[in-house]
Amino acid sequence: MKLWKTAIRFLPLSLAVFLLTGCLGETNLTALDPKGPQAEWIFDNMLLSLYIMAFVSIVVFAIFFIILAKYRRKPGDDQIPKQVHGSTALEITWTVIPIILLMILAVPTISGTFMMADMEPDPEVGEDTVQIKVTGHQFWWQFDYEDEGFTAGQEVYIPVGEKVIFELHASDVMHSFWVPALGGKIDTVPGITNHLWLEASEPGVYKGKCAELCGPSHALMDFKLIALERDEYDAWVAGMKAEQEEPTDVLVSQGQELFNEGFGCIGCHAIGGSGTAAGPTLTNFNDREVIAGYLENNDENLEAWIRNPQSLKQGNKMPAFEDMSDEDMEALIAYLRSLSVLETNE
Ligand code: HEC
Ligand SMILES: [Cu+2]
Repeated sequence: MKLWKTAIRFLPLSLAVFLLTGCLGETNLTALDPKGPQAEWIFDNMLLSLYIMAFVSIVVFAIFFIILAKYRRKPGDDQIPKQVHGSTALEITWTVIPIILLMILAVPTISGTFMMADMEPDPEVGEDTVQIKVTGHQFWWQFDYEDEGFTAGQEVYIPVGEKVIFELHASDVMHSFWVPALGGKIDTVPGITNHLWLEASEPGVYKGKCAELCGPSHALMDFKLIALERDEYDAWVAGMKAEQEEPTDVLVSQGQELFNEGFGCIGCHAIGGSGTAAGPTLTNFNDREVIAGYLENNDENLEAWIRNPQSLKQGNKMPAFEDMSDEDMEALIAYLRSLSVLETNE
C-alpha cells in the first residue's frame, strides 16, 4: 500500500515531464531531428545504445518473470530445494554477452570520436573551408571570420553541405556553444581554445543556445546558425565586407550622427570591420530575426531595448538610454533599420 502512495505522489511529476516535452513547439532546438553528419552520428548512437538497453532489459526481465512463475512455491511443496553454488557455464555467458554488447557500442563510438575530432579542411572545399572564431560573452555571441576580415554578432552564417571549423573562446566566464540540430555542444573557456566542426546538410535557420550556466541571463543567450547555399553565402560575405554607404535619407543620417556622436553607441557597437567590442557588431542588425538573442526584431521592442535593456535581459552590459527624446529614438531606429546586407529582407 505504501508503495502505491509513493507511486501516486510521483504521478504529477511524470505527467509534467510529458507535458514539458511539448514545449519544444516549432523550434529545431532538438537533437532528435538531426540535420548534419555530427548530429546524425549522435542520434544513431543514442538509438543504438537504446536498442541494446532495451534488448538487455527485455531478456533480463523475461528470465526474471519466467523463473518467478516456474519455481514459485506450489501447494504441498514443503521441502527446501536442492542448494547449488556457482555455474561456470552461466557465468561465462553473462560475462561474454556484455563484452560483445560493449564491443558493438565501442566501434561506432571510437570511429565517431575520431570523425568529430578531425579538424582538417573539408576535402572537397580545401583552402576555402570556412573557419569561424566564436567568442562567448555575457550574454551574446561574437563570430569572427578572420580569413575574410569581418566580425558578425548573434547570428553565424555558414555555407550548406560543407564542413565548417569553429575555434571557440570565451571573454569572461565559461559558456557552451550548442546547435542541437547540427551536433554536440562544446564549452567556451576563458584562456583555452577549443575546436569543433559542424556541417548543415540542408539550408535553414538552426537555433543555438548557450549550454553552460553563465549568469543571470544565461537562459536568454540564444543565437542562430544560418546555413545558405554557397553562392548566397558568398553574397552575404561580400555584403559584410562592403564599405558602409553614406546614408542619403535625412532621418537615417541624423540617426547615424546620434549613433556615432550623440550617444556614443559606436563605442560598444562596431558597424562594419572586425574585432572585439563591448557589444555585438550591428553591421547587419536589420537582418536579424531577434534583438538580444530572443526579442522579436520590431520597432517597439527595439525602442524598449534601447531605453531599458536591464528590464529585458538582466545583468547584460548595455547601459540604459531612458531619457532619449522621441525624435532621437525615431532617427536612431531609422538608422538601425538601414543596416542590412541581405538583398531581400523578408
Ligand atoms: C557600454 C557598451 C554599450 C553601449 C554604449 C551601447 N550598447 Fe548596445 N549593447 C551592448 C551589449 C553588451 C549588448 C549585448 C547585450 C546582450 O545581448 O547581452 C548590446 C546590444 C544591443 C542591441 C541588440 C543587438 C543584437 O543584435 O542582439 C542593440 C540594437 C543595441 N545594443 C543598440 C545600441 C544603441 C542604439 C546604443 C546607443 C544609444 C547602444 N546600443 C549603446 C553594449 C552597449
Ligand atoms: Cu550561458
